[in-house]
Amino acid sequence: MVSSLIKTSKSEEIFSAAQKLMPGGVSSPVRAFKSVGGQPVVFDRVEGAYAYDVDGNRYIDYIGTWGPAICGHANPQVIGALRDALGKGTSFGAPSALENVLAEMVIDAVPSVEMVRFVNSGTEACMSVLRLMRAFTGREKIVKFEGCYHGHADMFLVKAGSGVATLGLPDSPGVPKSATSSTLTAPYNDLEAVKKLFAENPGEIAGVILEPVVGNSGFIVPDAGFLEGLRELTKEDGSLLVFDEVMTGFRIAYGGAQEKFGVTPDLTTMGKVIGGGLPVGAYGGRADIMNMVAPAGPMYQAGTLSGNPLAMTAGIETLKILQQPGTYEQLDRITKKLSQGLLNVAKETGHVACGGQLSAMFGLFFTEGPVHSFDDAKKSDTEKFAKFHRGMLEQGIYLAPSQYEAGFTSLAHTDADIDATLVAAREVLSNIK
Ligand code: KE4
Repeated sequence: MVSSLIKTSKSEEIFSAAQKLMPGGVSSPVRAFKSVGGQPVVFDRVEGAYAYDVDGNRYIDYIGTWGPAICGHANPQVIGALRDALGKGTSFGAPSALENVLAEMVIDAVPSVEMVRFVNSGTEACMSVLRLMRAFTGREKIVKFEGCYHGHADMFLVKAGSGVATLGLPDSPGVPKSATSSTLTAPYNDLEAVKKLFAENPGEIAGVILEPVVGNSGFIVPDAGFLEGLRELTKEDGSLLVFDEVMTGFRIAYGGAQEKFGVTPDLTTMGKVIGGGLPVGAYGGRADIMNMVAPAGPMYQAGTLSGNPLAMTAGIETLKILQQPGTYEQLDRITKKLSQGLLNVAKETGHVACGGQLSAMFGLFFTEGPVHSFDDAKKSDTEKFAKFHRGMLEQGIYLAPSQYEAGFTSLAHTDADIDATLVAAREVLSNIK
């Protein structure tokens, strides 16, 4: 039995069949609920702030398909535009005006982006940008941060976050030493550690890549001066600064974390929101660097479905909605109410917790905190998190199934949803010792 409070027999039936067909029964590891225990519920449909499982249970959804559903699931404007686009076919494999439209919107929005290349996922964006960093500088080494996740390409699976952290796979089998020997790591928010890496590898580091606000070790914000310090360090060394904004892009602000913090990297990766729920990733930045990408330049990267007309359509409509005045004030207000409320409830029910939010992204750790790095995050009581997650699920609240993930709100979440979530949290936390 998966849970006592809600009927989940259909989910159990479908998920047990899935496990015979697909590794772990899922198309992506974190969905298997491994680190929180119990079985996942199987979705039937999503709409607005809600997800509905195959047993008819409704959940207030704080994952939002891991970020893309910032305008609410199945947004009528996005769905309507997709319906129109469908009549023109599902894929061209040729230039389309839609790519120009979304490219212009991204270039206009994101301070670092003068040119952009569309791909099909955040992983593809990050692996491509790594190749570009190396092609442009002629250097091989890169710096990433412990607990940051940049997709599952070999060279990034070194002390990565998200599902890798959740599953305790800091260095996944199958990743050859040769693929990671040039990947240097430092603790997040530790500028001295990065300075040391630069001193030990003078003129050899192609660049530094990071999540400007971390969502894959749980939610961690940059300390004051951290991003600015990395900007200075990379400039001095002639290496590149890359913000992985796959998660933060168009979520922390319309121009991403780089707009919010006023630090402009050389290159940026994007995904999730810019596809509005359809498969889109992108990398972009200074034109002099991007013009190295084939066929303009020698650095090869390609993709059958890149710039897909349906995906472009969903992305365009999503950004049109986000451009509306007051969008980010609303997202910040509703998420602040949720985050502050959760912290208050945790305190009032006798639990040690910390966390916070920035715009439509939030996190909650069951530890004293503050959490500045992945090592700090790992001090959290993951057992308690698992009980909290399961309890909230039974109360109809769908949270990320790992302490090492962030939470996401949308324009569809209402005050009533937040109030209901806080009532549920109080009920659950009152019953956890
Ligand atoms: P995708 O390949 O999953 O589209 O993007 C990889 C990626 C790159 N960079 C950042 C900062 C990311 O957060 C991600 C993917 N995020 C995870 C959630 N932590 C996706 C969920 C999953 O792996 O199923």
